[in-house]
Amino acid sequence: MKLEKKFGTQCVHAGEAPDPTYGAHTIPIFQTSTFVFDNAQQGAARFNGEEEGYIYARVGPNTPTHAAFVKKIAALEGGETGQTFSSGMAAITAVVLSHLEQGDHLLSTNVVYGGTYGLFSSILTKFGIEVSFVDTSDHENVKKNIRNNTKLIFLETPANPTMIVSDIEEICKIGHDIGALCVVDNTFATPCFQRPLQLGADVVVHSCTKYIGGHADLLGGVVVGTKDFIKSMTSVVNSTGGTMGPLEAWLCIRGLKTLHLRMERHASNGMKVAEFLEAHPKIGWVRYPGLPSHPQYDLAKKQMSGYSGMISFGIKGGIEEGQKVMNSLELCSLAVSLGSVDTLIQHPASMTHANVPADVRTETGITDDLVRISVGVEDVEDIIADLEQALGQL
Ligand code: LCS
Repeated sequence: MKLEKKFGTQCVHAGEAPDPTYGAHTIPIFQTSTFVFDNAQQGAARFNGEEEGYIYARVGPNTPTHAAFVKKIAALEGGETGQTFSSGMAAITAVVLSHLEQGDHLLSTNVVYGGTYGLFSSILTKFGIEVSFVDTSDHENVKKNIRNNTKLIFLETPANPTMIVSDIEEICKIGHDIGALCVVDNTFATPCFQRPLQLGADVVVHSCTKYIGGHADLLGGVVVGTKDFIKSMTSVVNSTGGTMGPLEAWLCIRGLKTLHLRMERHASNGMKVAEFLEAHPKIGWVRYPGLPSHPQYDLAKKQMSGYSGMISFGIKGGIEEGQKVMNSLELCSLAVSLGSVDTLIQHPASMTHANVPADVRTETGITDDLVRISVGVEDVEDIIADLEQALGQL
């Protein structure tokens, strides 16, 4: 009898098997660009899809290292298979280019990572794809903004950087009623705390650069979905070449082995830092899905089983006060990116979301006073002490 394994066990074991050549316990890094065929007929059969196997590292399934990573992340997300990429942006680009064509409409959460905003607003629109950014935190808004050519709904939840949450289950029902593909960027929650495919989504995307890698030492992206969807991406994957490197695939496997442990600590530290900030007299507001003050606290509780280490907050006064605090930190690093073992802090309006027009930022809550912290797995007392001393300089 095959036992159903729990999440942490899957983090450690899914996709793992001793290497068949020498019995290596961990998967080797297949640092090769190409694979030798037994004969010309086999090469032809691999190219025309009659035989499964490796061809060239740019084309799926890339290398055995990539294949092992895909098996692990697909198991954790509860999807059939996946495709790796050189970055989260390459993954999102491949999904939208595979599914959309001129004249189609993409409906996206109005608060998304700045790179995603730029891709949707400035690049896709150049090729005749209609894009609208909608406040998906109210799913009735999604209904109102559906068009008869809506082919793809893209949700980022919790959203970077406002932490606004969208109802994956309700929105996927709306999307499926009109035959749209429902894609969720699960970078902030990870499959440890949110499983979009179980809630009805068709496709999950990740920036592996964040919690999946977990140590701020790689760039990567991954898409998880059905075998049919991943197959439908083949020509874009093969012809655009946003390929993950073998070392990065291996680092992602290693990162995932401790995902459950890291996320538990990110979440407990996140909660304590959020509570500390909320009680601090120099802090105007805090957004953390685990706090009852979050506008979608009940929804977050319904669709997430934890809240990771991402918090946004406003320092009383505004940007100057925020910059003073960020410049005074000693333990926390002033850096973009997120999901690393160490605590990172940044100012979205002037950094990760500087490419979003100022009026759009104001309208969507990416205000100038917003500071975003990615709480790491250090001892939380030290993180709080650092924030306390920096806020004390005001
Ligand atoms: N999706 C989300 C939710 C992200 O936060 C990011 C990057 C991406 C996709 C793109 O992934 P990448 O290509 O960088 O692997 N977010 C970043 C951030 O907030 N700071 O620096 C990058």
